[in-house]
Amino acid sequence: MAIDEKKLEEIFSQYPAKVKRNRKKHIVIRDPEQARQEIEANTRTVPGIITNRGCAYAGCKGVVLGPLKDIVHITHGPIGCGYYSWLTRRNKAVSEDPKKNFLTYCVSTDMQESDIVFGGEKKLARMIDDVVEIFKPNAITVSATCPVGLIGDDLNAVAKAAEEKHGVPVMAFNCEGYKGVSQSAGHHIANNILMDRVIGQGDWEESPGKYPINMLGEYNIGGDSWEVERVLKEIGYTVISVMTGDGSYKDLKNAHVAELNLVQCHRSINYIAEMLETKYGTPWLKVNFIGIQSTIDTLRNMALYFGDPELIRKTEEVIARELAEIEPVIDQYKKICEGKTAFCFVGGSRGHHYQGLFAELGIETVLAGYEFAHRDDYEGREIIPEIKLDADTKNIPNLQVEPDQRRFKLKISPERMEELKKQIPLSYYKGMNVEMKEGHVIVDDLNHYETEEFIKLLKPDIFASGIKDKYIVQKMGIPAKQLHSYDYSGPYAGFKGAVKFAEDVAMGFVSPTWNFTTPPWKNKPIIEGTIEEG
Ligand code: CFM
Ligand code: HCA
Repeated sequence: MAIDEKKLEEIFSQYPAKVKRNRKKHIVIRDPEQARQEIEANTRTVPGIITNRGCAYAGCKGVVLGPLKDIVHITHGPIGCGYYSWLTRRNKAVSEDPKKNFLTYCVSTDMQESDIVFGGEKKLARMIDDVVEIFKPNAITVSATCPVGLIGDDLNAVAKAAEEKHGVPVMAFNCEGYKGVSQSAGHHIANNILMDRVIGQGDWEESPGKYPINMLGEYNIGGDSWEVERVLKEIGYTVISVMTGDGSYKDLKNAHVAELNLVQCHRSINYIAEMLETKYGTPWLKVNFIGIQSTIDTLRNMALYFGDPELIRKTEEVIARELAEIEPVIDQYKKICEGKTAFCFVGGSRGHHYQGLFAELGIETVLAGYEFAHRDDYEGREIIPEIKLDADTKNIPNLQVEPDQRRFKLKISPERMEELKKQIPLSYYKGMNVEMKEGHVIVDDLNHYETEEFIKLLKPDIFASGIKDKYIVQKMGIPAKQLHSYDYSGPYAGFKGAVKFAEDVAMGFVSPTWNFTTPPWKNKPIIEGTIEEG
């Protein structure tokens, strides 16, 4: 069944008038005739609604900083925040030096009532002393949780004093959970400080190898970045740093020598991408390593940017070889998946990235959305300049970067760059909306009530989302696929990742489990009414 305005009205009719007015602006039925379909995003969730969103601390410490392996990440606050962000995000890492991988530790000041009353600064300072003594990390981050901001502990002062005392970089992040409206504000806070304190601090004047790139917004969930790096290295690229999956303070310091910044997750890291362009002149390329065709397009765009005929030849050689390996395997899964439909609702970029991969398996995404993306993630960049002025950007100004301080000069001339920008989408992102087909639904900050209602209406064959709604959906008799943690599978990126994804999705469809549950539309009468006697 297709969705129309009347059906949407039925869903909205359960809401109080004010909530209805609010939610209406967050839901769009795709109409390709309209050049621009506005959607409200990055605004406060209505209190009382069960959202899938997280907080600024989750976005800062959990998402952007968390994967940096040679840094000890301290959570300043009561133990809950540290505990619930302890290895729940599935970013994998290995370290050449096993003594410099601290990801498995949960380090928190474990604030108690007395710390809330009398202040927690001294406790934090003592904790930093202990961390330096025990772990000797390359750097330390301190992330604030809600109560810290409320009682006014001065994180920056404690961090500065500790840095002077120990000679180890100690970075303070005022990412109290309540800042902003979701994880998104936390991404921005983390981006600014990484740019200010880490990126460009290294002493490299140039790249140690050919075609140097940074991979931004790739967090190595289920080993994704390893699979992508395997292919990139084979083609001949030098991966200077990954931000931040399997990343490190050590690598990020020299990220300025890359000549192209790939942006996988635009939402969480567009700020660093822009600041790198301002400060070093390095453009960013929106890439997508999820899906076979997207991976091919990405590799071709990259080769075109560097323009070396040998690189272009090698790119085609690797693509052909990888395709020959995966095509026969993926075809058997396609047969199982063909003709099915999906919902695809994830945080800030996967809701979009997985649609192409689903389509390659013959699965159509009939509803998609983001938990916390901004309007540019839906509507595209550069189309609407004013959308940059969203809630986060207004409150957390981008760091002032001075282009004239450039130590590093790009090998590509400004004239050539202008020419390249006409050929490949450099420093540009087209957004989710353009990829959705007519009549399909785009929902921002989908909540649990709407999840159930849309499922009843559209009866998708698979529901791709996260842990918070997975079990409700499965109890409705529909296979659910977590696109945050991959249900502890993966990698799903690149060529081989696409096969793994196809295998897992096909397995979901053929599982006999679904015979033991009854979807709500099967045990409810289709026509309701009373039969009059006589
Ligand atoms: Fe970017 Fe991410 Fe995502 Fe994100 Fe996240 Fe994540 Fe996600 Mo979970 S950085 S926006 S804040 S792609 S943790 S690796 S899966 S919600 S869609
Ligand atoms: C976060 C992390 C999360 C949560 C996943 C989920 C992740 O937002 O704090 O809700 O299933 O990917 O681990 O997005």
